[in-house]
Amino acid sequence: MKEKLQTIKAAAQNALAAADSENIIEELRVKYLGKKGELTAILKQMGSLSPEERPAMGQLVNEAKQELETLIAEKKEALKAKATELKLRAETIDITMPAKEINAGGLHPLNIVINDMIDIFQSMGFDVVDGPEVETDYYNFKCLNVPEDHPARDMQDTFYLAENLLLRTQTSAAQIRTMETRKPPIRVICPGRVFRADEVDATHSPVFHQLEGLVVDRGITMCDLKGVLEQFAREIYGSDTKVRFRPSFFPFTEPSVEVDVSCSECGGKGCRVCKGAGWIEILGAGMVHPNVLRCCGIDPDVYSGFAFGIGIDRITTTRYKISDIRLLFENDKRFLEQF
Ligand code: 2U9
Repeated sequence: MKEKLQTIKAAAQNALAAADSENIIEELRVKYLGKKGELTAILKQMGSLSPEERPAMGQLVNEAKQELETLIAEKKEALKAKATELKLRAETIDITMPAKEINAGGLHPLNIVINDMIDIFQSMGFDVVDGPEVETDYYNFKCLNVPEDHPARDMQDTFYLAENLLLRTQTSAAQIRTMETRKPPIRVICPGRVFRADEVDATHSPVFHQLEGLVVDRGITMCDLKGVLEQFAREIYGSDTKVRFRPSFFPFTEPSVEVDVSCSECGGKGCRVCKGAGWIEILGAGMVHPNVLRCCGIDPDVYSGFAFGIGIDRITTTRYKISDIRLLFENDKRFLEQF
């Protein structure tokens, strides 16, 4: 029995020395120390020994049992420590590795220009208003005094969604709504996206951007219009910019003007940018037509106003020397990263 005990102990010690996982150690514990284990079996055989032999043998078995228990506990600890060490080594950060690239976004060039324009007009006391891009025929044309047979109303020029529903061709409708809800004095600008059924080329796009403005109060005259627009032109193009007003026609304003600024590229001498003219047209404007005021419930005998419309895409392409308007809408990162 003594030899048998020695053999079992040696086998268990060898097996434990070779064990490399907690599962194997647990299997070994059950195999030797479990209820049906080999060492337990020896203990059960103690009954067959003489009373004299029993205490010495009992002590030997108990010692063997304790030794194996200690060995198992140590082995488990060692495996745990090894696993922790491997984990720590795998999680080591190599600070000499290149860092992950952080891609910070930036403002689209159109938004840079829109924000600059908003700043200029806000400093002159204008509020920013917004309106829907899908409009009714009433707000987009009728209330703006655009006659039934005007070419702008044609399907060739405007995107219709239904008979009386269309994609707005100018942001004026938002200002009509402002006049319906606010009482004069009114000083608002409305920057936004507008749509016209244009063929796409380097200078035309069916989607483009406008900033329109409207001032309505008692005693507003063409002088107010000129002062505000000259100030705007100087702030956006530089203080030595010259401004020229030419007579024009729009159904919603009377009288109407088109406004040119001296070419910032050649200072007015004439160059490729201004096509030799020395001037660049930047906006249209005029005194709000009495029919438009009347349509919004404002008495044209008491109040007068001026309005203007500025093409944002054109200002953006000339400021950043962008040769093709399509670049503004393609969202090519290589283009956008330049601003
Ligand atoms: C109301 C009344 C009148 C807005 C105006 C223009 C003249 C104009 C063009 C500029 C370049 C359109 O994008 S563009 O092609 N706009 O010339 N816009 S007056 O007149 C209004 C607006 C609102 C209630």
